[in-house]
Amino acid sequence: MTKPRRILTYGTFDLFHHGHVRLLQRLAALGDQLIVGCSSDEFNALKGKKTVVPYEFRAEVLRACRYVDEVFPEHNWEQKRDDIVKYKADMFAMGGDWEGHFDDLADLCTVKYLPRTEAVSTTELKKRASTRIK
Ligand code: C2G
Repeated sequence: MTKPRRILTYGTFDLFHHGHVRLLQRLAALGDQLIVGCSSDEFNALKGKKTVVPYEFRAEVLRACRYVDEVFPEHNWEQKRDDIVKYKADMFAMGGDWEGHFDDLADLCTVKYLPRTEAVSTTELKKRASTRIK
């Protein structure tokens, strides 16, 4: 019996959209369990991101996603190495906009970047929503 392949990823997942879904779907297909570090509101402020949806509801939506097995808060840039050990991750994976950013983790587990889904982003959704709601 081979041990379950545990995949670890991180993100804000604000205004959850099909680009997020397709990433999580592809990640889930790479292993048996998908664990997601969801950026806290405080960490997003550090990232310079103003989220629409608070952490607790972004985490709730992720937990309701059929592809996700576990969700925990991402508080800072530095916790990934500890998380890989803590969650026994076999693979760390992100969308392609992060290509190369986390290669330093390759001594702990496989590191993979998957192509982003084109033509959708939280920023774009915010813009479209603001022009539609007068
Ligand atoms: N993503 C995607 N396609 C899109 C939009 C996002 O594949 N059209 C992917 C991103 O590449 C990322 C994940 O979905 O892997 C989550 O995206 P964000 O919520 O924007 O996360 P981000 O702010 O990039 O946070 O420590 C890492 C950071 O927490 C990543």
